[in-house]
Amino acid sequence: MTITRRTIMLGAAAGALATPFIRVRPAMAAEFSYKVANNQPLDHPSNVRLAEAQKAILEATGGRFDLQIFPSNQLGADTDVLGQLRSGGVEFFQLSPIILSTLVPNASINGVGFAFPDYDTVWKAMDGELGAYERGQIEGAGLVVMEKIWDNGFRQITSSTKPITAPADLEGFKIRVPVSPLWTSLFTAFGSAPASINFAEVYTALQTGIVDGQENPLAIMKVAKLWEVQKYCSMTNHMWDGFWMLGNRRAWAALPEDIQAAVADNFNAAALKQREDIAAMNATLKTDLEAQGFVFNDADPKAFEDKLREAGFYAEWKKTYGDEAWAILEAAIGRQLA
Ligand code: X2X
Repeated sequence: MTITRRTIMLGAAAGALATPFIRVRPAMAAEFSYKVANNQPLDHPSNVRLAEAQKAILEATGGRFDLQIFPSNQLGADTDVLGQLRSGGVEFFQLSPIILSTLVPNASINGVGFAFPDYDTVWKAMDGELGAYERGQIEGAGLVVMEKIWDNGFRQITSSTKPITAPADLEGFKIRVPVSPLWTSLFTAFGSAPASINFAEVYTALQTGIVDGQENPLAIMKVAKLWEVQKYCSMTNHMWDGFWMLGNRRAWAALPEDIQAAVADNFNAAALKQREDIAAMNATLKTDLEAQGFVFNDADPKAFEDKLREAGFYAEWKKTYGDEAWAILEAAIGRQLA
């Protein structure tokens, strides 16, 4: 091949694209250089804490393990990166258990509508039996998963057209949902028209009017600047979701035990700090987003839950997950859903 000025420039451009946002180069090339991907913007607490973990792991391993962080779907949309994780193209991936259910069906059980009343119940469940159950399912599917789940948050519904105050407002509503049968089922039960769209395309889908609404925790709406393309925000708290830190099994097995321990300890510690960051943000997010133009309204969760029950949502998902998994969920929340 003849090296021309153009091929050099192309090479340089490709190199620039592939450069992760943070890279502390050890003095010598690291023995292990692993990628971690996620869908969250750079200033989301997940990426702030991952950047700290990267430095801490580099230090703890004496420069042997270098983590490269790829935020904002730089390596592809979530469902594509899940494929890369399985093949080993990406070594670590932070993913919603509900989206992960496209590969591990029962991993989505924490997302059952209106199951969790508050964060205390969430962390007891996810650091307890429900989380252990999900991790068992994930490991059974051939992936590695770290012990502590990261917070995404309680999900709220936004719209460009009208406030969603009662279940009837969701009838015929064109809403983006992440790619997962549970999400599609939940909004179908409300009579909405859900469209499965990866997070990488959400802003554009809202901007171009492919959908009128979406649902996400307030922290995501803030860092992804969704107020620019949405007006009303209804505080439905209709599900809680998090991010499991997943790993490729072969890449994990290739690490010596002391490096595995440094990586796991720092990922788990980062998850706990990230939960605190989101809790702190939650105290002011509503005011912040109001200042950006969002119009908030409250919603009576019981009316929405009743509507789901009437539509057969809970009975259907109890059957899908099976009695064992369902009993773990109901024990975690201390009440019967179906
Ligand atoms: O895709 C979404 O909406 C997000 C960012 O909340 C998840 O990862 C599930």
